[in-house]
Formats: sequence, C-alpha cells, structure tokens
Amino acid sequence: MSTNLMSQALAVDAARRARAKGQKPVALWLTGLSGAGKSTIANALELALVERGRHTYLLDGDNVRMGLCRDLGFSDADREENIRRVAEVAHLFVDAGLIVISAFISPFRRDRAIAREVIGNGAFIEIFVDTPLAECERRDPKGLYGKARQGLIKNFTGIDSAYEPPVDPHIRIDTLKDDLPTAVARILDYLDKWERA
Ligand code: PPS
Repeated sequence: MSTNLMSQALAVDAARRARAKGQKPVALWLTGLSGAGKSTIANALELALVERGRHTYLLDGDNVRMGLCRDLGFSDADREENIRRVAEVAHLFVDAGLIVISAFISPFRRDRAIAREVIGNGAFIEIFVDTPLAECERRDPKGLYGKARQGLIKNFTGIDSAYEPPVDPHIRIDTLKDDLPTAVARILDYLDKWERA
C-alpha cells in the first residue's frame, strides 16, 4: 500500500445505505470444486432473491477472470490475489447495501478467512457446495477435467492443485442429495433466519 493516504470520512455510512435499500446487506460466499454447481446455484439463488424484491449482485469466477482479474492465472499466488480482489469488491457492494453472491472455487482456507475479515464477519455467510471430485469429473461440464487429466491444463483444482474444504461452513449443500430447488430453498431459509437475528 502507498504511504501518505488518509481514510476519508463519508457523509452517508453503510448502515444508512442499507436502511435506504430496506435490506440487510450480506455476502453469500459459495466455494467448491470446478463443476461442483456453484454458478448454477448462484444464478438460481439470485433469481429467487430478485423475485423477492432484493437488490443483488452476482460475482462469478469465469466472468470476473475475463475482466477485473484478466491478468491472473491459476498459480497459488494468483488465486490468492483473485480472491483478495473479489473480497474487496464484495466488501464495496455490501457497503453499498447489496446482497452479494460470489461463486469462486476459492480453494484455500486462509484466503476465505481473509475474505471474511475484509467483508466483515457479521456479513459473511460461507456456503460449501460439496460435490465430490469423482462426481465433478463425471459431470465435467466444460471438459476441463478431461484436459487436466491429459496434462493440457496445469494446476487444475482437485487434480494437481489443492482444494481445502471448509471446516465449519454456515451451509453445506450436498449436490448428490439436494436438487437445485432444495439447495436454493435451504439458502433462502438460512438467510431469512439470519435477517431476523
Ligand atoms: S479460484 O481458484 O477461486 O481463483 O478460481 P475461480 O476464479 O473461481 O475460477 C475458476 C474457473 O476457472 C476455470 N479454470 C480453472 N479452474 C480451476 N483450475 C484451473 N487450472 C482452471 N483453469 C480454468 C474453470 O472454468 C473454473 O470455473 P468453475 O465454474 O469453478 O468450473
């Protein structure tokens, strides 16, 4: 960080923005292997929230990597920087009063813990999209596991790059048991209770 910077006091704070929006801002942080179903769940969840009149924003791995993070690859250091930037953006959107849904592999516990700190512990809900590697590989919706197994993609999560599952996520979605409507309903249910708490 540069020196000679001074945090500026703002006339409207986060609480006032949230009141103006009439909702409790939060980051719903989806983590899981490639092909686990993060984007599918995130999209259906955002649709359900928008239908309830909520102001949302969805940050999705592939999309963010085509813009804000286009300079980053898949080394451990680049994934760390990817998640750091996403956490900062999610923090800004939460500060703006939005319900943010993020769908990133975010494979490392330390980076997810940093994201929680940046966003604020009280506004961070970790959702583990728990699909076993064998099932992700069987689905292989983008053909990436096939390429990784052939050695055409290096540092592929679950193959030659680590995924550290959350130890104590707020919500765990077992996609072998929970279908899409059930997964969305479980998250909405959790959110309802969280909003009332
Ligand atoms: S990370 O680990 O959180 O920084 O990754 P993320 O930003 O979520 O990007 C994951 C998507 O990038 C594609 N892709 C790869 N994933 C994992 N490992 C490697 N090496 C890789 N190369 C490309 C892939 O489409 C991921 O999308 P999802 O939706 O997770 O399948």
